[in-house]
Amino acid sequence: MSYIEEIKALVRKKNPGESEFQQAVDEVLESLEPVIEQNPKYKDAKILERITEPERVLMFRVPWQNDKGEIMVNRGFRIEFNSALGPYKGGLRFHPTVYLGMLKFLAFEQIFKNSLTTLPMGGGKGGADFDPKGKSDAEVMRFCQSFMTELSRHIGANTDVPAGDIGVGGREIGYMFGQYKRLRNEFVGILTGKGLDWGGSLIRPEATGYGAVYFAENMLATRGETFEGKTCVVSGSGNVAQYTIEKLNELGAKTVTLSDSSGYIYDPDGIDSEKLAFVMELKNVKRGRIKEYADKYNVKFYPNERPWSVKCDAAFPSATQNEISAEEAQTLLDNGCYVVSEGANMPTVPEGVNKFVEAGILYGPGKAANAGGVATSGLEMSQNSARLSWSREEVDAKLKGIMKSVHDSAAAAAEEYGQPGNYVLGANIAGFVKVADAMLDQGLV
Ligand code: NDP
Ligand code: 2IT
Repeated sequence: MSYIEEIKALVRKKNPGESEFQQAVDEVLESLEPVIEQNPKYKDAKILERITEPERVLMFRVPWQNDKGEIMVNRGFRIEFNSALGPYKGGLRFHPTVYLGMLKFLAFEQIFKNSLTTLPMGGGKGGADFDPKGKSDAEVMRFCQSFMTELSRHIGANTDVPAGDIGVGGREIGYMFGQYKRLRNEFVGILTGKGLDWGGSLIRPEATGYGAVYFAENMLATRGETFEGKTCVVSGSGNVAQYTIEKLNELGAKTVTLSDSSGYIYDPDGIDSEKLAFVMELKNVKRGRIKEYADKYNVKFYPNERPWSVKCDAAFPSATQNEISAEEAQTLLDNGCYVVSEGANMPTVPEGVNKFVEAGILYGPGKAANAGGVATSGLEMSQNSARLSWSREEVDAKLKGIMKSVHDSAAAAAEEYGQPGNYVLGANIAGFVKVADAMLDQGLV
C-alpha cells in the first residue's frame, strides 16, 4: 500500500461513519501524492497524520425553549482544526443534517481555503443540528443565545472567530454577538458577518457570490473570454446564490435557474435585477420557498429536482455538499457546460470531479472558488483590529485582488506539478504547502 493509501485507511479507521470528512480528506491526500514524494520532510514529521487530526473538537448541549414553552435540546459543535496560520476561522452551520463528520469535512476544507486567501487565518467550523426553518424570530434568538452561552468560552478575536454558513446569516450573527457582549462585557470582533453599524464590513454579504464569479472570470481570462452573453445555471437561493447572480448580471451574463431543497425554477428570460430583488425579499425577509418565484413570474417549477439538466455555459453550485452527482456532471458536460465555479463547499461528488478534470473544462473547486467569503471575513477582522471601516470600493478591490491571487497560485501549483489547468490539484497543493511548512516551523504541536 502506498503511503497516501495508508493515511487514507488510517483516517477511515479513526473516524468511522464520517463519510463527508473521509471524502474531503481523500481528495486532498490524492492531490498531495507528488508533493509528499518530492519532500520527504513532510512524511518524516508525520504532517499528514497530524493535519488530518483536529487540534480540538468541542461538542455541547444547547437547551432552549420554543414559543409554546416546551424545552428543546440540540447539539452544538465547534471544530478547531488547525491554527498553524492564525486563529481558527470558519462559519457556523445550522441545519438538521449537521453532525460531527459534516463539520469536520467543512473545517478540514477551511484550512486549505484560508491558506489560499493569503490572510493569517487557521481553519475551523461549527454549528448545530438546529433547523431554523419554520421557527419564529424569538425562537431563533433564544436558540442563538443558548448556543453562544457555551461557545463564548471557546472563541475570541485572537483565538477563534466564527461566521455564517447555511442557516446562519445576519440575523443569527446579531443574536450571537449580542449574547457574547452581554456575557463578557466586551465589544470585540469575535464573529464576522456583523451588521454594518456594529463592526461589520461592507461587501461581506456579497463576498462569497462575487468571489465565485471573480474566480470564474479569472479562469475564463486564461482563454481570452468574458461573461458577456453567457448563460448560467445557479443552484440554491440563499446568500451565495443571490450575490452570484447579482455579479453575473453586472457582467452581462444571464442566469436562468435558482433552487432550494424543494426544487428549482427555470426562467428562460433570465433573473434580472428586479426579479433578484423579489428573491432577496422572499428568502431573506419572508423566508418563503423558491416555488413562489414560479407563481409570480409564470415560469416553470420542477419539484424535487436539481437544475443540472438545463443547458448552460457556466454552472455555479451554491447550495450544499454532493449536490452534483456523477450523472449530473456528465449531463452538464454533454450539454456544453465548460465553466463550473463552486460557491458551495464540496458540491460535486468525487466521480463528478474526475469527469470535470478529465474533460479539461474550467473547473474551480470550492476551496478556491468560494474563498472570497472567508477572505472578506479576514478583511473584517483587520478593520475591527484597526477600529476602522474601509469603503465599498476598497474592500471590493481587495476581494478582487485576493481572488486573482487564489486563482494564480492554484494555477501555478498545477503547472509546477505537471497538470496545467487542474485547479483541484493546484488548490490542494498550494493550500497545503503553506500550512505544512508553518507546522514544521512551529515544532511538534
Ligand atoms: P443559505 O442558508 O443562505 O442558503 C442555502 C441554500 O441552499 C438554500 O437555498 C437552501 O435551500 C439550499 N440548501 C441547503 N441545504 C440543502 C440541501 N441539503 N439540499 C438542497 N438544498 C439545500 O447558505 P449559504 O448561501 O451561505 O451557503 C450555501 C453554500 O455555500 C454552502 O455549501 C456553504 O457551505 C457555502 N459557502 C458559504 C459561504 C458564506 O459566506 N455564506 C462561504 C463559502 C461557502 P432550503 O432553504 O430549502 O434549505
Ligand atoms: O465556508 C466558508 O468559507 C464560510 N462559510 C465562510 C467562513 C467565514 O469565516 O467567513
